[in-house]
Amino acid sequence: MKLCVAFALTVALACSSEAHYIFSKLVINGEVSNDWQYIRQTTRSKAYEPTKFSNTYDDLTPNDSDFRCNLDSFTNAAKTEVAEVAAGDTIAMRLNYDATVSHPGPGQVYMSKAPSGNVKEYEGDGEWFKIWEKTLCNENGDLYRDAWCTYGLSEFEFKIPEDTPAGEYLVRAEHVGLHKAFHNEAEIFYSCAQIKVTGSGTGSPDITYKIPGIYNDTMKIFNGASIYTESASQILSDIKDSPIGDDVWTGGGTFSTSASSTPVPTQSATAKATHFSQSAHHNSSVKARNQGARKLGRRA
Ligand SMILES: [Cu+2]
Repeated sequence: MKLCVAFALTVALACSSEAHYIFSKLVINGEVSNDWQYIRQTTRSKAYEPTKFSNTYDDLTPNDSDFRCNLDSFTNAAKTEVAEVAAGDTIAMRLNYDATVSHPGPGQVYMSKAPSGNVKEYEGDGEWFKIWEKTLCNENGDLYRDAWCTYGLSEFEFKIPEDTPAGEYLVRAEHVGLHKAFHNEAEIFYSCAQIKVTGSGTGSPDITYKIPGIYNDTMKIFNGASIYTESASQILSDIKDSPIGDDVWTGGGTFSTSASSTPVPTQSATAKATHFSQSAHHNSSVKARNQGARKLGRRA
């Protein structure tokens, strides 16, 4: 696999598509599945190419409904198996061809429950919530490489929250390459596994999103952020201004103990609510207030 040659901004053009990647395997209890056994396979001829807002492959952008689980992957939903996972278990989604994440940027995992109970019939047009998030692990590191927690990983390993209600879900792993975000070509790599969660969880995610709608190219992290000219803290601030910066759901209901005991600052809650109305579907003002409260708590 070729590496991108680092010549300042021209690095973007020097990036070989051979360095690209897509999640194709599920790892459960240490056992690695076959490619596309539990993950919906896209019909793209070059499955591993990213989705971008501009200069696209296959005309697919994050504004399209196929940004949920990749181009035409729903046509393979019926033949994709459903993996049984107990709530609280740790599983992983692994890249095809033993690839590793070779672009700089954050990694996320989102879930969405099939309303009918049958994930093979579910297009992902319902509510999504985030259960895993990795941004910068080494702020003094190279923002083009190992400053990022996900750099060099071959899989994203994450826990299905213990409070997750039983049922069938799509699980969407995503990596965002930021090396070309400065000119609206952030590269987004993603696909969806089909799982059946078992257990007696009764939690309710605080923040939910619609896909498409979760991201747009007025968010600087996708369009305008530069890992070549910005500091690590600036990049983190750009991330926080998008859903990638939102807290993950680790369990619980709409009000956790710490959130309800924290005074809610009106201004912060309003700002956050505005952010949601622009970028993503949001369930209720109560949840927006909760988000504002948790943000305050994190700062303290
Ligand atoms: Cu690339």
